[in-house]
Amino acid sequence: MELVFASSNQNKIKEVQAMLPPGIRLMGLTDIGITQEIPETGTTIAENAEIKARYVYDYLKNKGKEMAVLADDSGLEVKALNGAPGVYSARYAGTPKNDIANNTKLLEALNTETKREARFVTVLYLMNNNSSHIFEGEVLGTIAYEAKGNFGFGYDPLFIPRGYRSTFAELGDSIKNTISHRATAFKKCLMFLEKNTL
Ligand code: ITT
Repeated sequence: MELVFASSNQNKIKEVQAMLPPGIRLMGLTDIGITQEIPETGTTIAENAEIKARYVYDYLKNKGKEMAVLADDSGLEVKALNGAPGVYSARYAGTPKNDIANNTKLLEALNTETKREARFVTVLYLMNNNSSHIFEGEVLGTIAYEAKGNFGFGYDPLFIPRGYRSTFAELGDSIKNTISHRATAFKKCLMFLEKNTL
């Protein structure tokens, strides 16, 4: 089946492609002619996942194409910061979004903090012409005292998943894609797609 993935984040797309079985062909936003940023105006991660999926679904529908669309909205919630950056993870240090600036700001915000528990969350919103479905995943961990590692993207150099001593950016794709927030959400989504035709 063909699935449109409503993301312009190339790293995210790469991660998702690595998790999909061969029977699913993922089309990115550029494949369907969307080059503009989709406004993420929701106040929760779940709302933003739905906004992105609907935007792309309506765009295709206006062009006379009815296709299944999947959107992924993710965020990092830090306990000592009352859940920040959360829904504002992408633009935590301002616009345009910048991973290094976000990581620097997070380290500064936790400068004197020893309680560094955090969680990554992914909400997937899958929709077609007659139904929509939500799949969620999370991974618990802590925020490192300095950025480490070169794999992954975003906050990966700062996030140490529970049970490990290294950041996602040090652990690499094979471990991240087994235990991450996105991996858990995708396992649920793929189980659904195996049992249901869209
Ligand atoms: P799209 O909306 O186009 O998919 P985005 O990068 O804006 O791309 P999100 O809104 O889901 O995606 O991401 C919010 C922020 O969280 C952003 O700064 C990402 O870099 C970061 N992020 C998302 N998933 C991540 C992951 O698996 N590891 C590290 N950081 C991640």
